[in-house]
Amino acid sequence: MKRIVTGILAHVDAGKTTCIESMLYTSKTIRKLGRVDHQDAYLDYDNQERERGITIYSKEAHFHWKDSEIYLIDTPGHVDFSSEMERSLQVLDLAILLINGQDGIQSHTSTIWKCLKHWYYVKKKDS
Ligand SMILES: Nc1nc2c(ncn2[C@@H]2O[C@H](COP(=O)(O)OP(=O)(O)O)[C@@H](O)[C@H]2O)c(=O)[nH]1
Ligand SMILES: [Mg+2]
Repeated sequence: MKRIVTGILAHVDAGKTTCIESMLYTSKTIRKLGRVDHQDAYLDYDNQERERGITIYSKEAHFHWKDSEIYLIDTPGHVDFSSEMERSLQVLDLAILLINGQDGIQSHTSTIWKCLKHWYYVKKKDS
């Protein structure tokens, strides 16, 4: 079985936590489809996160899909918690840079893209 560690990155409120909630629900890992704005999203379980409606800490969930075991890392999109997002890049096999169709590419999207390029070259050099 393949194991893939996947990070989801984007600016704040792009829909990362919601997207992961859908993946967990679709893969039957969770029975109820929670919502960030209803304060019952699976990964935004911290009290501060539920109060503020944003992800503060990177968190991991995993599910099986076909012949793969997918480890998903949800990351904070708020610039104040960028260090938490950058820390998670070290362990990724794959990154999804989510772009919200309504907001388009934001300056933080470009910052994340630069961080991803940096980690790609670091990993390539080390392997
Ligand atoms: N209308 C609409 N709202 C969404 C969608 N995805 C997320 N939201 C809402 O946008 C807000 C931010 O979503 P969230 O998943 O917390 O974004 P994150 O900061 O990238 O994790 C929440 O109130 C969600 O309910 C979507 O596809 N459509
Ligand atoms: Mg979030």
